[in-house]
Amino acid sequence: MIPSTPPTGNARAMLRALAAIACLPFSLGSALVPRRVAFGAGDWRHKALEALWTEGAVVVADVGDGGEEDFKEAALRLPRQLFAERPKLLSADAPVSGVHEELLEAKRRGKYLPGSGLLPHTDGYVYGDFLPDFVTLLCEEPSVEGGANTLLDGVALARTLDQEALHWLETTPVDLSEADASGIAAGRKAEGPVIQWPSTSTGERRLKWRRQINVEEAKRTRNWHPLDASGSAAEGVAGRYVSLWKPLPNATEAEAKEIRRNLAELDGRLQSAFASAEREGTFSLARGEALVIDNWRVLHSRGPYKGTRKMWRVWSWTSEGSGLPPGGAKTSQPLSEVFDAPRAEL
Ligand SMILES: O=C(O)CCC(=O)C(=O)O
Repeated sequence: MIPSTPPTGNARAMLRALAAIACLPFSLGSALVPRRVAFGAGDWRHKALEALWTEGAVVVADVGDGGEEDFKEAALRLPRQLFAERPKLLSADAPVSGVHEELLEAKRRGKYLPGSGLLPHTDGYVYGDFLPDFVTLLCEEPSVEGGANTLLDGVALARTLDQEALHWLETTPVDLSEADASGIAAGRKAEGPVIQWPSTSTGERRLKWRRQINVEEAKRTRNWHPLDASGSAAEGVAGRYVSLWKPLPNATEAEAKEIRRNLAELDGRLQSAFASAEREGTFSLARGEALVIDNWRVLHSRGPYKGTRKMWRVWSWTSEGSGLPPGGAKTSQPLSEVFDAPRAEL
């Protein structure tokens, strides 16, 4: 699905227009605009899973069309309906979380301003190595302006790396925990290479990587500023290190220096991929549309927005991941009190 030679100019516009008409995924470089599948129509589940597995994300349309409670329930039901066989849902009791509700608590903690955007990230790093392998985000109310999503495909991004860089990222263990005040919450410890390829239940290799955001740095971007906020333009993050990957404490000074340099280079690549994707590969969810993402493979982001925006989130752990986290799937949001303590207990 990823064009081997990135098209340019008019060809890009034409490709995007054709993709929209045919409801096909659209990808340029590592940016991915997922295909849409109508909930309940024909073999919708098969089509949605195929898209999810081969492309890394899918939008399921026509999910839930009632009052507030119906959307919350519909979000909870969707992973159960989608992951019925393979992948098989392991976390049927994972709760649903209102993204719009969490923002108030995040604001109170100085970690977020409702209406601001989010840089590309994976979800669930509070679980350490047991981050959920899929994320569902159901839109109940889109914002009047802004709030578009952008997806960056890790597989496509890995293909753009030279062999040496890829090998380094696949073999050098680093600290992957979100354990300090610069993240959104304190999570469980995790370490290993940034790019991993664990086996699924049938022995296929599947990309597993994660990107947590340094919130203090993210606040510098225009993303932090809601569209209706007055005030000066925000300082950009370009060239600054925004991820939370870091050297392990036992690295020598020389090793730590090399690790920081290589991680900064990857972070820079992500920033440029995101900048191109924001120009050419964003999409917006309508009421009743659910974005389902392979959270091991694809980073997701959201542009700043104006007014009310209601989204429901469910994290899912499936038979094709690393099993349920120790203690179970207790939360589908990063700010849960479950993870409030530094290096949260299991
Ligand atoms: O609001 C959105 O569209 C995305 C939210 C998000 O990125 C998240 O909850 O992790």
